[in-house]
Amino acid sequence: MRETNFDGIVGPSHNYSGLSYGNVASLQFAKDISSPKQAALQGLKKAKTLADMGILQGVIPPQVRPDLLALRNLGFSGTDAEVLQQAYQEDPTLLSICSSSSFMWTANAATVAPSSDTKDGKCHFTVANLRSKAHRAIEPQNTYQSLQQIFCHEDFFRVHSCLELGDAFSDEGAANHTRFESTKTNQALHFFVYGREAMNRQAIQPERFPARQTLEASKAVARRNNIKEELCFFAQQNPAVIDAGVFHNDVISVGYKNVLLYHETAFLNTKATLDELQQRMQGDLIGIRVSLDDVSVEAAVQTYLFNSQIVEPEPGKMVLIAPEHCQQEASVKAFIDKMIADPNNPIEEAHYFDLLQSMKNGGGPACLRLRVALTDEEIAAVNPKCWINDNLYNDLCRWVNEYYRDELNLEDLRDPSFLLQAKEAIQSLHGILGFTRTC
Ligand code: SUG
Repeated sequence: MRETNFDGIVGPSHNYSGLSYGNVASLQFAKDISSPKQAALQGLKKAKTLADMGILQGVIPPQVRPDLLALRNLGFSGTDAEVLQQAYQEDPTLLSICSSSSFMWTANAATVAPSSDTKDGKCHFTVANLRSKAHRAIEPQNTYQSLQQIFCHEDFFRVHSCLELGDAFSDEGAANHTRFESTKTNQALHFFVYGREAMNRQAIQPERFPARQTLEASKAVARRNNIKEELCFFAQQNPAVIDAGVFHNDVISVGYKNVLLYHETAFLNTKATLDELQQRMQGDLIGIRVSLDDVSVEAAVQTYLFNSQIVEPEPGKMVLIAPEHCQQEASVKAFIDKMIADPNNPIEEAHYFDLLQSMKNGGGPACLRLRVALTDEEIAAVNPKCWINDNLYNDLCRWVNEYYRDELNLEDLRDPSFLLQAKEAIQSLHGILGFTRTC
């Protein structure tokens, strides 16, 4: 098994619309002018740097926005130009909702179960329904199609559509799921972190901001992905940190193999959760605890320390892929330096990335990637045109420079020529990635 990353390519409509209540950055930077070109190039640079470090790195293409189907579903009619104009005039927020580039955060695209952990020995994907936010609820169908184009070999992969049945099954994908792996036995543990129990009125919930992942959804995803029951563990996120702006678990903890970097406030009962994790990992878990004295929850949310990626370019040597914001905040930088100097954990280096365009919407390095652990045979069965190498990287940068705007205002989104350009861009990218209608 080798862990690969599939990064979402930022879309031409990348903008700041303040659509994610409970996501502090999304509200803080609402209505700022965005740069789709910079955003896409920043994301690609991260992906290419990881590929150069020896990490297998794929990409998932953007979706066409504005989403005319969604606007028509909201009752706007006529030609595409008329639909855009009506939406802009009647309720510009609806145009924003249907124009978000939020599919770029592929940690929310799906939850993945590698073939070693499933009952049928196939690698399963369940697309996330993202139903707690309107602008994200329009993503699943396209995500399903993209995953089918990338993981198209039926002998190895099963892509499932998203959960239905409403709010009780609200699912945000891999952002609330971590697959640990024991270094001694190679056995996996699927750690699902949920924000609320939809069907238990007595259960504790956040009071201020919505909990976007339900226990019921996490359990359904585990079943749908056919994961062996004994490999699953469900724990509740701390409602108080959701109320402090931690809208996904990957904003307050990150795991890789037998390592978990976590804030002491991350879970409803952090000590009991860690004890059980340790026991299920047969004593092999290396927990790196960040205390409130080290880093406040506010600093964690501002810098996205826990939205770093942990990668392993050489066996046993782990590297933290962190946002530049972490370098700029003294307490966070001091903690990272202390962690790197500590020989009791395998994280030996930190690399910092400028992801400002994504960060201003509350998306850090880990939000931008979907992790897929694959065997060599499965790697060979993935659509080969999706893997980043020098050629694909150069093609993608050229493509971004050709189609993306340096600056985007919300007003630009009502321009029918913007939509035409976006459609042309995505079509051209599908050509580069070898996407076909039928796989
Ligand atoms: O769903 N932001 C995204 C950020 C997702 C981050 N993903 C992970 N933590 N894995 C969200 O809140 C903001 C869009 C706007 O306001 O225009 C947004 O959707």
